[in-house]
Amino acid sequence: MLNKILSSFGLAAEKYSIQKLGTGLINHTWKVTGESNAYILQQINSNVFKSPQDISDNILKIGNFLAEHAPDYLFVSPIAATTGAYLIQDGAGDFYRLAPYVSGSHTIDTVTDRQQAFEAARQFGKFTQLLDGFNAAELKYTLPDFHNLALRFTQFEQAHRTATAERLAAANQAIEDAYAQQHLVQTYQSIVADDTIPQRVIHHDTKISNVLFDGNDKGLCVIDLDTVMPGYFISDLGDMMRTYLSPANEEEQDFDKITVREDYFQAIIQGYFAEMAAVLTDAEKELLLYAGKFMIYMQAIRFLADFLNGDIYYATSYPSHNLVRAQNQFVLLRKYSEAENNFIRIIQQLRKEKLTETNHSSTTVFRENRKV
Ligand code: GN1
Ligand code: MG
Repeated sequence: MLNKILSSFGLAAEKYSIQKLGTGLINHTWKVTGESNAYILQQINSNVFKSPQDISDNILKIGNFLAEHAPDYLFVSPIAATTGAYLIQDGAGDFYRLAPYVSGSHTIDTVTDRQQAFEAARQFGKFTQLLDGFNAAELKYTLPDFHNLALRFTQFEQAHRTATAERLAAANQAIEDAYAQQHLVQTYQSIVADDTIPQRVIHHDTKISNVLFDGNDKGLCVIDLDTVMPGYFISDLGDMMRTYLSPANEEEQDFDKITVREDYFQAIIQGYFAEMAAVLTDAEKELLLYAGKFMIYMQAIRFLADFLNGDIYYATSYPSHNLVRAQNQFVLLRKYSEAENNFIRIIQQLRKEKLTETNHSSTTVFRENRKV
């Protein structure tokens, strides 16, 4: 099956070995290794991405901009098939694309020290910073309303209305938790209404495995650009908090293992601000604390809605999987909130050191904030 796809890209399948990579819930990824070179092959879930062509268009536009304005940036461009297209469809209608494997790079699956958190945050910050002069409105919404918290809440309410009695009973406490934190949706709506908070080029999937590291564990670049589209910076900053702060991830069933590492919070902000300090508006800088709550809460209600809907979106491997993920995220949200006063102290300290104001290292000259 994959052999046919490889040959569409001009690769003789018998000369390569194919190894499945990663743990993504939506797309599938393989490393394709040959004698002298290697590739990353990805299958795009077309149930989720209704218009995969938009992904290619976005990546090409961004690649062109970076080639012109930040030629030293390691941008992993997709490889064209023999037809010239960047996406190949198989008989089942799924789409595939190929990219070079960056030799000497590696990815990690879990954040085990604060330096990794710093490096990753810096790379996601750098990506948005380098694209600050690119008009985000030129990008397609590859997943419309992906991080629209108001809509996610409406979808949760809808799922709540239509769930089976059995699922409602099982999810009783989680449903209560979701309503108890509804104020986070109102904050989101006030952000949307505030025109000092711009839409930028945002990655929207900042898990650590989407960062390439070099042999010295320095960040090289970000990968997996399917969800790059206009958005708010709280999506990226918040998702890093969601996925880097706790040593146990959303799959953890023993909730005692979920903890919030406050020094990692500091590392994420330092890394992100090393690139974004001069770009973010004052209004955006007021949202650092909210960012984490926004993303943790959104993920909690997305998992919960999927459980109530009968597990139609996220891949699951046991019956209450999505419910456990939702409960896990509500525990993380509670622990994040409990750490809030310490987070505020960390932010104040960074402000004192002027770390949130000056831009130490960025090379870009594009500082303009564009609205879309
Ligand atoms: C999905 O498939 P993966 O792991 O890259 C989801 C993200 C969630 C994540 C939770 C397109 O990402 O939004 O944060 O699961 N992506 C999509 O694990 O829905
Ligand atoms: Mg992804």
